[in-house]
Amino acid sequence: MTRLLHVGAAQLGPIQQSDDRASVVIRLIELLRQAKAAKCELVVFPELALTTFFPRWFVDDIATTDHWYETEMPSAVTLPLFLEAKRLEIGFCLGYAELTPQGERFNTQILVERDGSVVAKYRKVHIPGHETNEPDRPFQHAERYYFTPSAEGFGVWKAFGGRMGMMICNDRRWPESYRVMGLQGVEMILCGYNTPMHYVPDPTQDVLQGFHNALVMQSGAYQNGTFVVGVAKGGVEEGVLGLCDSSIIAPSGEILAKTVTTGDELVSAVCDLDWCKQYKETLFDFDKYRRPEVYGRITAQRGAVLD
Ligand code: CDV
Repeated sequence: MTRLLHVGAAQLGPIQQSDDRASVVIRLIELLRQAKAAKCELVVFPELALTTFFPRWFVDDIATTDHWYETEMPSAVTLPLFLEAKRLEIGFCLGYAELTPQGERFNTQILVERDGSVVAKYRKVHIPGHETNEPDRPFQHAERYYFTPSAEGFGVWKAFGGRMGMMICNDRRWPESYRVMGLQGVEMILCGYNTPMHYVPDPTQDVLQGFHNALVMQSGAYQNGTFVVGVAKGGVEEGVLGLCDSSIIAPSGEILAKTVTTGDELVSAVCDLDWCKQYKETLFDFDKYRRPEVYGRITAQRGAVLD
């Protein structure tokens, strides 16, 4: 049996502070059209795909940064993306900064079905960086100032003929992110990221950025018998070089497709979701081989997907 899902990783090159959302939406629509031409059914865009990575700047009054956040989705400016996706009958996954009516700020990603409906929303759990201004840095990574960590955890949703999960950037470095979704039977994890090549707290890691990116996503895929689609916003954004290397990874841990540029680029792969079973029902048969009574339990908090 085969359950084929043709997925696209739609990498974005840099978005500068001067680039308005409308111009970014035009780029997203162009990638959507390329994906349709390649016969993709689902396209994955990066983390914070509508704006520059604004946590690189610190401001004293966070209210002055409200313009970086979305208060509704779709909004007037993002509606053309939703309409074009619906017209083309192609789904997408989009990361953006969310400001709720209650004034909470989240780093958010949504999954949109081929009919334009939002089927899932995920808010970033692992928020990296720092809370206060660190003026000695060449650039800030003040995500902990700009975003509240989600208390909702990792969900898995039945969509696109399979069990879809989401995580955002730093989440991909933590084995728990994959395992909590693995315990819910995830078959494809969608992950957008913005990763500066220069890691200020420990620059010895700079040359390892590409290696660590591949290491965590390939091992997370293999150890949980799932596809992983990791998609970058990279290139030189406001003087900061960001990692690219967007990739589509199989449950075997092998890379099926990978970008080669530092700009807007689409790569795609036909993913047989039944491939996951080969790992979930053999080496990584969790029910048979895991020993939570020995090393503790990880619970699937949301329990969104159950037979
Ligand atoms: N956007 C991110 O979450 N970036 C982090 C950096 C700060 C380490 C990452 O894990 O790639």
